[in-house]
Amino acid sequence: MKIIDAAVIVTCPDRNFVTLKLTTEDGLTGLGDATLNGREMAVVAYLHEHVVPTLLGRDATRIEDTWQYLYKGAYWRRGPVTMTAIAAVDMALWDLLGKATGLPVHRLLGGRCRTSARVYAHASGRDLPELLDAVTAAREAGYTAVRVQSGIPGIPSTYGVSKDGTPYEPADSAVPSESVWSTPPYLRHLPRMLAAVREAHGEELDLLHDVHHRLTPNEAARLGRDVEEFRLFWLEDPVPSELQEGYRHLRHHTTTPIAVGEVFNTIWDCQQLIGEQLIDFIRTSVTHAGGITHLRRILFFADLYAVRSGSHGATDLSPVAMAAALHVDVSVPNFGIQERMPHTALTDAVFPHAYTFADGTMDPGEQPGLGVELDEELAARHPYRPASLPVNRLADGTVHSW
Ligand code: KDG
Ligand code: MG
Repeated sequence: MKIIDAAVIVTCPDRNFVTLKLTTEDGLTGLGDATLNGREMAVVAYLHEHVVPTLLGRDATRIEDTWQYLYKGAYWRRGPVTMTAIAAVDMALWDLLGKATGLPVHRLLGGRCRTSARVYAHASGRDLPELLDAVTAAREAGYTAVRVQSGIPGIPSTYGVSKDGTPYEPADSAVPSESVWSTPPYLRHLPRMLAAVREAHGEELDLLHDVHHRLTPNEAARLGRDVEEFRLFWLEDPVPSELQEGYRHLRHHTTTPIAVGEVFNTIWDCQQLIGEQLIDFIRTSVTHAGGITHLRRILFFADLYAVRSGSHGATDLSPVAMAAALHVDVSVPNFGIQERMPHTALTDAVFPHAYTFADGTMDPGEQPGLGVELDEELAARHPYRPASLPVNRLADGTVHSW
């Protein structure tokens, strides 16, 4: 099953996506997501210049060898651009193998360990009443787990809060926009916010919250303690992920469960956090951590340490990634939960897919391969538009983690 063509398709059906499409000599096609939010064209260049020429003529069934070739063979290892490019190839190869064998990818991965994958919704509001309404809407839509984010009194704009009722999309301008951050009002606000959600929605709903890398280890330790009574499902990215030792301090001071990993690209980035049991959930995504092959390696390692999965599933991962994540979710032993931010109707039209949502869970379906197609004609009508993630500053101008 030789690869005879590798096309990189960039489209913007409401937001940018990069897709790798591999074609074999038998006319089969496989898709992989290569979207790196705000850095799309860097991955396109890496694929065009350094990956595509090595794929032509290669046996598409040699998935592990291709992964090793692109990773170890490259000398310059790791990093989001490289690992996203490798991920796209890997996803496309699994898709091809599924189509060639007539099997959905989850069956190639050992088959289902569960009937479907539980997902969590995003609920946000500029203030508490708006947030409480958003949580109600999520529950009415069937979700049993909700990520809650709200505006913070005293801070003009807050991460994770949509501006005008439209779905939240942080990549909002070609040159990065700037937002202002202040930690003390946030630390005062968060326990009040969670108290209000518990008061309105009771004890059973699973609540998650994303700190988005903004605290020092000691601030995070205090916050973890302050919110223990609200029994979070997880507190996400409390500390910048480079500072892995910081998580040891946090761990010693709170039993609030911790989720980390959406910015990690390899197993080596999370080896210490998992091996020392400093986190409860690993959030590496199929697109930014080297594809299905490498995500599974991370999750099997995590299983040894009772760390469960919580795959990143923001809208900047394409439907191809969502499908790939779901095939992994239903087939690994240590699945925790899957993030779901629904794509727009236009994105779904460009990427018709077999996966479905019902009763707070998603299912990858039983179509051969990943179960996602790409409508190239429609994609071509929505060309790339540069869009960057914001940059954060403190009130005095100091740059702060966004
Ligand atoms: O591109 C950045 C987004 O994917 C990120 O801000 C979303 O933190 C995020 C999440 O938890 O979905
Ligand atoms: Mg996050």
